[in-house]
Amino acid sequence: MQENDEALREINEEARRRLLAIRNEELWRFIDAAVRLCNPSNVFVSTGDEDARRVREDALRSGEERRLRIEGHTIHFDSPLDQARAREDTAILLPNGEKLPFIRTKDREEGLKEITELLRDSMRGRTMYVGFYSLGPKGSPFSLLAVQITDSAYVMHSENILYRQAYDEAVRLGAGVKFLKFIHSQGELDEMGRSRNISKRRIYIDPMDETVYSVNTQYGGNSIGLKKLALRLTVRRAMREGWLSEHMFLMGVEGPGGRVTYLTGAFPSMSGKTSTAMMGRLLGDDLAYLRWVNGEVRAVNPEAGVFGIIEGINSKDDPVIFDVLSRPGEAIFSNVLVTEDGGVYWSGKDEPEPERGVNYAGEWWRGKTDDKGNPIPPSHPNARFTVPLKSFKNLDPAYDDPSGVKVGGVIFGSRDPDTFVPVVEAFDWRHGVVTIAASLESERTAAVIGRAGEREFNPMAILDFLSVSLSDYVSHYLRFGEGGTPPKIFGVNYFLRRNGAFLNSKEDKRVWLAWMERRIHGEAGAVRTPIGLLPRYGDLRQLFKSVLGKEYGEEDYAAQFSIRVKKHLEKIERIRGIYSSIPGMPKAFFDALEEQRGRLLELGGRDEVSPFEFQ
Ligand code: SPV
Ligand code: MN
Repeated sequence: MQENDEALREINEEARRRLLAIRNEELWRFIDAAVRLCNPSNVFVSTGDEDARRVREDALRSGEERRLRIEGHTIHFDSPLDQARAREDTAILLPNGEKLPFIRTKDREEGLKEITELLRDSMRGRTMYVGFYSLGPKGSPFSLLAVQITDSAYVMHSENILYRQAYDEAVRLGAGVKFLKFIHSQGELDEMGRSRNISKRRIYIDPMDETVYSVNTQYGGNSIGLKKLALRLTVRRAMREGWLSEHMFLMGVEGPGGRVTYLTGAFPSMSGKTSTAMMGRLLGDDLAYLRWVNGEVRAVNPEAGVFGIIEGINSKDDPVIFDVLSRPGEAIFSNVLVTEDGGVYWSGKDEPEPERGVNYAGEWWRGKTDDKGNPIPPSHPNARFTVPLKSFKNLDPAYDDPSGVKVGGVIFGSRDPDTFVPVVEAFDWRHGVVTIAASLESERTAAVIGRAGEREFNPMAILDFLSVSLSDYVSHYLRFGEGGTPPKIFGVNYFLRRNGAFLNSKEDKRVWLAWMERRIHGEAGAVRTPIGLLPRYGDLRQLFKSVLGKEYGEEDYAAQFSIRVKKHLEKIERIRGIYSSIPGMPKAFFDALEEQRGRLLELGGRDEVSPFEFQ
């Protein structure tokens, strides 16, 4: 663009200068169009840390955040109707009304028209913030650059905590960059500063133009473009380029002799993902990019912070997070209770429940009930904290390594009351992808709007964030495993119950992690069963002793690791039914399901078989 071009003409001089330093015309056009459409009174282009401080100040001044007692802590409230991801209001825009099975889509032209009208003049009287970020370590072959436009200082403040600011990278790489693009507006606000037109909340993902639009919402999962909105775009890039963009944590597990083994883990929201990542060396708790590099699979975390669920966090079960949330340092709390002394309280915090306070719904007091007489909890079950990775004592120094870390294993976790064993290793990549990852079912939680507890199909724990046909995605996964010797695949389930009671304690995950770590190095045996390789009782007894100092009885093992044959056969039927309705599924997929069914049938029609029968 020439300096005398029409584009960017309405932008103040300083913002204009900063944008012109990035020699990328597509970017200029995008920002120019956004300015004309949203009509802000001012444009602020953030170039780094100094500007990040101003954004935080703006969030406090505008009332989007308020200071709390502890230095660096702030509180943000979302509307009571805007407390979680809004599936119903989110869609992938596809041309000619194209549809994708199990994914909300919308005709692209129609969607763009609708969202354009919703964004028109939406920033009148407000500042438009423009931020540049690197998804992944700066200067890494894994990383992607993104630009976020928003009229919410809270959203930009969150992104400044959660992602690596990369204005400098954008300037350096200039014309060669294909930015992922995000526009967000809170829309009209009510007297408490919350998005008012929730019925007009829309989150539209346009893969063709790699742009995401979000309006009339503030909840981070709907508004923070670089998190789950970007995931819809990066899943597609990854498929085009032969890598994996996943809804996974990335952690290091310490093994014998000071060895560190890296694992990724895909879990549906609120199913133990963050708490697992905290049990070892932390690199990331939510997203991971995986690539083949010189014959091995390596991974990075595109994020630099944690947007985590706060409910239930206490000093005993989650000492690392609790420590971060109790110390001075940058932290945004959302939708928790603010106490009279400027502290915060959430359900499950190990402190006496306060008498009163203020939460997202206004004044709260102990015993407050809704119009049906049900008690209102002090904090929302999906209340969150936003903190930088750097605050965590267990952060692995490799988290910012541009070459990533070698992945030894990939875990898929489900919230399953009655079928899946606590931990299992797949026979091989294909078996794991088909019978564990693509077959994942889980109980719905408060992370999405809707009724919790129902069993939901959630392949790779990514269904909510998928923007391609499941048949293409699963085929891509199967092919990815052919790039060399792939990582081992494991399945875990922390939620197995009998007569309503959980069969495992929260800390048992430490033992499963230790077992997986040993398996990756060929140092633990396994029992071959129809559903995969189970731990041997003797190995678990030893690990329970050494890791947790606990006795692990044969009855525990028998109850937890029995093969629920009938339940597994029912599950295979459900999964086969689902995938049979999806065009283009590879034959290898159905073969692997059929083989598993055959192995289960060989057990002679029994409902359940003790793991000891296979030893
Ligand atoms: C999840 O729900 O999986 C999250 C938070 O990690 S959100 O950003 O809402 O998706
Ligand atoms: Mn998540």
